[in-house]
Amino acid sequence: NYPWPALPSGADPAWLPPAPERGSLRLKLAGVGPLIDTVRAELAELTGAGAGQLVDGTAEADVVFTTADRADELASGDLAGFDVESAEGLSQEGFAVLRQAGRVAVVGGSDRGLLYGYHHWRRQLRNGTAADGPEAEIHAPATAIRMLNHWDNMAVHPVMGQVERGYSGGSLFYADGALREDLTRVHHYARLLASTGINRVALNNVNVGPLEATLLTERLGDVVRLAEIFRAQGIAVHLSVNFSSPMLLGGLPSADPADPDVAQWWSRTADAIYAEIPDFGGFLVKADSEGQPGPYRYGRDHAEGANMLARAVAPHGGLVFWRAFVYNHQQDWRDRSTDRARAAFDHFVPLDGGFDENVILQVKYGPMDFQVREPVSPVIGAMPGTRLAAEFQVTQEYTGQQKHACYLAPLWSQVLGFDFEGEDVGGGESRRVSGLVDAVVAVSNVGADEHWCGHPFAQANLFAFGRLAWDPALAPEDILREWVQSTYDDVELRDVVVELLRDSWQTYEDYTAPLGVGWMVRPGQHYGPDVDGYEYTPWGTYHFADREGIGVDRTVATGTGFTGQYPLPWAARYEQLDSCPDELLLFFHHVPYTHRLGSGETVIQHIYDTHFAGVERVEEMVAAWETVRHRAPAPVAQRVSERFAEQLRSAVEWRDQLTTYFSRKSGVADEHGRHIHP
Ligand code: GCW
Repeated sequence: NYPWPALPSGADPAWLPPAPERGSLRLKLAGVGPLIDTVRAELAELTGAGAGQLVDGTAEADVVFTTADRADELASGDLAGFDVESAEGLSQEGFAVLRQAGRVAVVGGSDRGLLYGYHHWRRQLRNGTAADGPEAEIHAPATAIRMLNHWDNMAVHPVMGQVERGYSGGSLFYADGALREDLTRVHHYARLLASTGINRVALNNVNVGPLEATLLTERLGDVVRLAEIFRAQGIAVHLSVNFSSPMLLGGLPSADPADPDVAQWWSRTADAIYAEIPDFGGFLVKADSEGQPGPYRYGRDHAEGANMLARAVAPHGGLVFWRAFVYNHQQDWRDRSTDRARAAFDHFVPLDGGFDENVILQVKYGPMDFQVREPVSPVIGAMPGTRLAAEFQVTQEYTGQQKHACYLAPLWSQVLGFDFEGEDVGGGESRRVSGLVDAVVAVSNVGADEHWCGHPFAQANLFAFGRLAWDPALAPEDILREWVQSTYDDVELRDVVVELLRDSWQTYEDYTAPLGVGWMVRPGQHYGPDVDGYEYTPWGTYHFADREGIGVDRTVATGTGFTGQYPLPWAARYEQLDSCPDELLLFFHHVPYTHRLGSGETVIQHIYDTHFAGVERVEEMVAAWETVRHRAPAPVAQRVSERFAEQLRSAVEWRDQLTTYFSRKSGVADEHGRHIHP
């Protein structure tokens, strides 16, 4: 009697296993609203699994769930004795956890806030801290829009597969060119997302093929079904749309945003969607990017393109997420003046102030493309008159493709905490990335795989993304702890998994591309090393290694001028060799191999040291895992062991290829005399 079908027994429930605790808690729910039914179903599931019983009426309860608008009414009854005043002024999505003599009250700012409060309490129940925390905890999301983008195609794309950059099997939503019949796992997925605070999802790839384009029209029924499932978890759905849809679907001769017929087609199409899905989130658009159509085709700029779509959804309260990932993907490698890193800024900053209120410009966190290390995109600090989203990749396109364990929360946390005024200058919250954006968005890593994410440990990234989007100040290690506590029962297993994953991003960086230079991956698939794979291609992703040195000169003085896109103090810090942070040195500068880093090491020795250390660290990870693998559920244990074997093989390949490449190029020997293949 839940509003969602249960997962088949034995299926991997990720971080929502059925029973957080056996016990005799008396739970009471008071409130009204569509999401209250969801909370009721959650409680029914808990009690059904033996966590206690649901009580009502005048029965005394150990835990009361309610919404702020009822607090007064309940003040002398169920909430008697609680510090109800501290729950006043909660935001809609916020909640309070109140405690009083061993009893708990979870009060939501609205039914949505209560759903988030329920999941917060459930995590505490699981780790044993529900009953004895502070008298009043108040929570509210730092960012209003917390969104996942699916790069799912309906049919299998000949090159990209079904999910572009997907490493978890086929799509959770679609199979064989149609919506799946059985959407049981989508129900559970929506619960998983809601439990971390995600409130929006885009249902199809930003590269929109002709079949997927029809989700807007002929196949809208599929979207309606998915919207219903996500709605029950407080999540609004979006569609990625093809800018040429009026031509593809509407038979118009053009998609020119200045053409009134085009604008009208979009308005009519939006009206039809909202008639079926009143809480539809809006559109997501990749335009004039990597071959996708866009306003440039008609000599219009991106504000004209975005605003035309925004006006179609505005009457319904919809949003347009417009991606800033626009660059020349057909550049000539001989041309050293074109710098892909500059592109988003050059295209979009001049348009600041020109976007409608319901347009959100979605900017990748770095100026290039989801590399293991990049500086923060300067666009985020340069568009005060535009609503912005920071875009991340939970899917591990460039970070080991879910074959490698790589916990990415430390990277995201660094980006969200980046202060455009410089920590020591003290710009404070308002100049931090998290304070400058209206939305935090990421590409999902989920698919049809029985462990959801390919690597069972990649579930930690999905969980952590939602938690950080909710509260960018959370410590990545604390989130990791929350995740293991929610996911695994065995205490020793939890400790070792935290130990393994905590610094795994650093480890991945150590054995892959050094010092912020990026890439060095196999072209196309982006997995495994190929140092020169992209060096003479049109993609604008070069390292410029020669026998003297390596790196991209992006200075104003002698390079592409990219450092000039930052405000002070960053423009000056990145510009000067001695103040440029080591980890980004080769992103900003071309230096000799013998250049000494701030760490005192030479660049070449740093490359050798980190590559040997990275592989050693993976060996330690594998050894530590072997000591606890028997404590994990058998299918998880087997999958993790397989993935670790591949991670180790691949890390060795990275180490060998990079150390050999740079020893051949530089002719400089390893100071420690370790074996490097000639
Ligand atoms: O990282 C690149 C990927 C493309 C992707 C593109 C984008 C969806 O390699 O597969 O296309 O970014 O973000 O649009």
